[in-house]
Amino acid sequence: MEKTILITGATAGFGRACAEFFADKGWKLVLTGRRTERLEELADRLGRERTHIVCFDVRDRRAVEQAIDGLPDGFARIDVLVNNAGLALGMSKAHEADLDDWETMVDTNIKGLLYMTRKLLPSMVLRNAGHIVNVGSVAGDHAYPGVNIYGASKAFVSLFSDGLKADVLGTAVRVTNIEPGLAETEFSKVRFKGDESKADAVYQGLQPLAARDIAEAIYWAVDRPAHVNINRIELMPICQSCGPFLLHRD
Ligand code: NDP
Ligand code: 8X3
Repeated sequence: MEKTILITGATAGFGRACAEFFADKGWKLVLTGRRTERLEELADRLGRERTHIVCFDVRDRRAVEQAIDGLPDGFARIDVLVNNAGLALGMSKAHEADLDDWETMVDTNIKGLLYMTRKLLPSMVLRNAGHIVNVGSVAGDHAYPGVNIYGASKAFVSLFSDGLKADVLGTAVRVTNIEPGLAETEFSKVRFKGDESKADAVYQGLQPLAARDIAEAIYWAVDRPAHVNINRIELMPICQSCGPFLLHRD
């Protein structure tokens, strides 16, 4: 039987690459995001018969519930949920950061992921099948200046993934946290609020991960035999490393 993957944040970056990768492997797709035109373009390109698109904001709990309740026959049984929609906003130090930015990150990276998971997990447990793939980050394990709430939101994703795994123990449901490092997508453009030159500078003079690298990691985790649960995958470009402890001297 054909399998179906639901990907949040499929309009760009990792989510879009994941949609393309799984489509190539013959999967059916439920693709979500806020930008309708991009979802329409993807559905045209990947094949309308295999793709269902739903436009909603993951921060809107009601919209999440309606979107899942409204999945048409043929797309309603979700085998894999990729909780990918997310963002960083700014790199200001905690004492200078914009509280609205913090709320947006919490609402998207944490609450949006919770709404999606809580809506889809019960049917997976009932069917004794399914896979939740969360997109965390190296920033959830390794702090750097200005990462504050973004890193904390991804630390939440990491521990929540472990907690989910513990809760579904005894069922065939699998849980994976993918923790990428620096990857070139629209991430920095969003982080720097549309400032293209700041965003481009992040990737200058080095080779970051590509969105496809993350899609491949996700596919690998999903494609393991049913008895194998990949708990986490942390991947970085070769040019990145965890920094030393910071020291301040007078
Ligand atoms: P992009 O900005 O390229 O893509 C982000 C996606 O998330 C878009 O499709 C966007 O769709 C969607 N999204 C954002 N906010 C919402 C929302 N409120 N409701 C619905 N969809 C939303 O970034 P990436 O592909 O890089 O990021 C994907 C995930 O990977 C994020 O969780 C990010 O934190 C994480 N990550 C990124 C890394 C990187 O270096 N790029 C490294 C580690 C983790 P739309 O705007 O159409 O709604
Ligand atoms: C973002 C990864 O390395 O840019 O999630 O902080 S990094």
